[in-house]
Formats: sequence, C-alpha cells, structure tokens
Amino acid sequence: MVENFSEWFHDILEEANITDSRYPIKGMAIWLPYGFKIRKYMLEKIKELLDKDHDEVLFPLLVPEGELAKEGEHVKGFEEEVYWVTKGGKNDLNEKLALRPTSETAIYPMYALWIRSHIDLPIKYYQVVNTFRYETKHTRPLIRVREITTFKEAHTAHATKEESDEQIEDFIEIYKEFFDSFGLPYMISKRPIWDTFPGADYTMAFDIIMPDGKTLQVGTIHNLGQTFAKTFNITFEDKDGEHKYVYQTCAGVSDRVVASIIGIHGDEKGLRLPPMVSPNQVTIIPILFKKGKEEVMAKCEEIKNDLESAGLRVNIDERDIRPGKKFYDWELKGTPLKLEIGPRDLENNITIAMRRDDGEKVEIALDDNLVDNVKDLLEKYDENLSKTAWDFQAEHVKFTENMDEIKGLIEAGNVVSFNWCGDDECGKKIEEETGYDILGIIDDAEDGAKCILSGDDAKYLTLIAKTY
Ligand code: P5A
Repeated sequence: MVENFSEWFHDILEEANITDSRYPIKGMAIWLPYGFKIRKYMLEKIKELLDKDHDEVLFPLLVPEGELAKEGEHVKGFEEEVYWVTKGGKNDLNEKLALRPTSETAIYPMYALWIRSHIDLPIKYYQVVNTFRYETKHTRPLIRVREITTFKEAHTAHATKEESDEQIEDFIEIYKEFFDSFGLPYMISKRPIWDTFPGADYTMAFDIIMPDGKTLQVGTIHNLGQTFAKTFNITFEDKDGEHKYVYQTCAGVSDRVVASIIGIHGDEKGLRLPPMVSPNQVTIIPILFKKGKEEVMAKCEEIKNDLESAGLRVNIDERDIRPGKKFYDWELKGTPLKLEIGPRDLENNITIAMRRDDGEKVEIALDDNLVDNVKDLLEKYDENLSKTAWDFQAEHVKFTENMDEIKGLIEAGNVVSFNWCGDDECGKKIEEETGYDILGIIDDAEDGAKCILSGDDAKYLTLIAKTY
C-alpha cells in the first residue's frame, strides 16, 4: 500500500492527467482529458442503472432565497455553506439567489405543481449537475470540493410510506451494483440522528476506507418522510378522494466516486483502473525496429480492430519514444492490460500480455481465441482488484468491547465496530471521548451484548472511524 496517501493522491491526479487544482478559486478544479474520461464512464454506469426506472431531468442552478429558506431544518443545515448571487450586472437583485448546494428546494416546488393525483405517482427523477458548497473543512481535490462538479442527485415521491421505504432499499441495491462494477468495497450504515441529512427522517450511507484508514462517505440515501411535502405543499388526491402529502426520498453520489476508484485501487506505480472506467482497457505497445516495422504495425491495427469489434476500448501507443517509457506511462495511468508485439513475437505468432495488477507476463497466441483470451484476462484482473480491495476492508474493521482500545485501533488505520445502546447522549459522548465520528449502525447487537460506554443492554452494532 501507498506510504503517504495524501501526497500520493495529490501527485497522481497531476501525473495521470486527472485534474488540475491550480485554478485560482479554492476547492474548484479542472477535469483534464484522462480524468474526464474516467468520470464519463463512471457516469454512464450510474445512468445505465438509474435509467431502468428513473427519468433524467435538468433543473436551474439558482434557487430563490424564499424557497431555500422554507424548510427550517434544511436551511439550518446548509446556511454556512451557501454561495449567494446578489447582483445582476450593476443592479441589486430583488431576491437573493443561491447557487444550489443540493436541489431539494429547487425541485420540490415544481413537484407541488406536477403532482395532482395518485396516478402521477411515483415520480422518480434524477439529474447530474454541479452543486456548490462553501465547505469550511480542509478542501481536497475530488474528495471535498466547493464546486461538486459531478453531483448525481435522485429525488422520488410516493403515495405511501411503504413505497418510500422500498425506494430506499432499491437505491441501496442500485448503489451496491454501481460500486461493485468498479470493484469498490463499502460499508453501509444508518447514520446517527445528529448526522442525518438536514430535513430527513433517516440517512443510509455508503462509506469506503481509504488507504490511510480514514473513511470517505461516497453515497447517501435519505428518507425524507413528509417533511418537505408539508413545507412545499406536495399533495395528491388518493383513490379514496382524500388529499394527502407524498412521501419522499433522495439519494446522491459525487466526484468522490472517482476519488475512491483512484485511491482504493492505486499502488506505488500509479493507477490501477477497473476496466469499467478505464479510458483504454487494452493498450498495445509495438516494439519497432527498422526492419519489419510495417508488419508489426499492421498486426497491431488488426488486433485493435478485433478487440474493438468485441466492444473493448483499445489504443496503440505509437509515440516515438522508448518502449520502456511507454510501459512506465501506462502503468502510471493504470491501463488494465498491455499487449506487447515486436518482430520476433510476430514470427512466433504471439503477443505478450501484461496485467497491471500483478505485472505478470503471459504469452497469448495470435489466433482466433485472442479476443476471448484478452477478455478472460480482463475479467480475472477485475476480480482480483475487487477481491484485494474487499480483503483490505475486511482486515481493517476491528471489533472491540473496550473504550480504551478505540484510539489505538483507529490510529493504526482501522475502522472500529462496537456495541451501542443507541442512546443519543451516550453516542455523542463516545464521539467526544474518542475524538472520532460514529459512522452509523450496521446491524442489531447480539443478545446479551452491552454498550461499550454506558454498559446498558446494547441495541446496535455500530462503526466509529476517523473520517474525511
Ligand atoms: C442526496 C442527493 C444530499 O445532498 N440531496 C440530493 C442529498 N446528500 S449529501 O449527503 O449532502 O450529498 C450527497 C453525496 O455527495 C458527496 N459530497 C461531496 N463530494 C465532494 N465534495 C463535497 N464537498 C461533498 N459534499 C457531499 C458525498 O458523497 C455525499 O454522500
């Protein structure tokens, strides 16, 4: 694993052409071409999953102050973080306009207009937009930004509480599949009440343990109950003719997904990208000498075509630099599989394949099975990335029944699970005494288990960690 993760992460973003953070506004960066492609494939996946039964929409960036201020809890949660637009040219605006920190207050007044009857329900919309949060904690590229450039937010409305609860389960399944497709491990927990999304009844969160042992919240799913429905008067006429408030949920992921892919799978040589998001899944490196150059290039083109016809993303590195430098570059950029072909390989009718994860070289015959063999290697590579990452997580969640052990375990790079009585005051005291954050509840406690602090009967198995 990487020694100094923070420095490694910073360097790799620049070296691999992911983002440039030198833009003169803190917390706002530029997506560079290679990073932009990773982002694009990440978004394609979430859209593919959501498009099965959600519709994509696009709302304006600005939210009138009057709407943002309507829901008391919500506005309290965000008031320190909102950027305001107060002027149009030289003129003061009649009403201040907020740059959306998230879009509940932009979307729900419109839901109130659109939803009339039970036949209009459920509504399941999502959008992918930039949102703005004047974060006061230390900003970090992709991890804690002030312009969240890749905010996927879904907002649903339902006729019954049961349906909204089912929607929460659906989102959990969708996010599982989403993170699985990049081989990312995760811990799902129910956030404690004091860390619930402002205005929500409860929040379910996905957290990932980064290589430095700190956890990153990579996705959240909120059951909003009827709070926003009552604030924004979102009602419908039910089958029985009665007017009722809808039940709502929302769920979001961000740039942090890309940060996790980079952080979780990377090693000291650079990125190790899962095929799902890798701009090139196979990189062909021709070994060229004066003699036989055309034949080697022709073969490279032929292989590229064959692999592309099978749906793979392939590039040939034709740059006029030493092959060693090309290998180094593609290792840094995390291409899953490199294929090397020189004149002698051509004579032997083989190519040398090298996986980015274990660096092992295998000969593959240049015959009809080439495509299948390449796909097979990619699949094994993908499985190995995922397994390595899940093993890392399993090794870094440690259970204790002793308050005094929490600090040592967390400082050694772990997340700690413990039994908790579920009392809010007690939970906050655990956070205060240790200096760490309770992530949330992962399960019911076993029979007879006692709370780590109060000694009362424990209700929940809970996680505590150093968080980003
Ligand atoms: C859910 C979508 C919401 O805003 N409203 C619509 C709900 N939830 S949230 O938890 O506040 O944010 C959703 C996810 O966005 C990521 N995130 C961030 N990523 C990068 N930089 C930030 N400053 C930032 N703030 C939040 C988190 O992954 C969070 O779970």
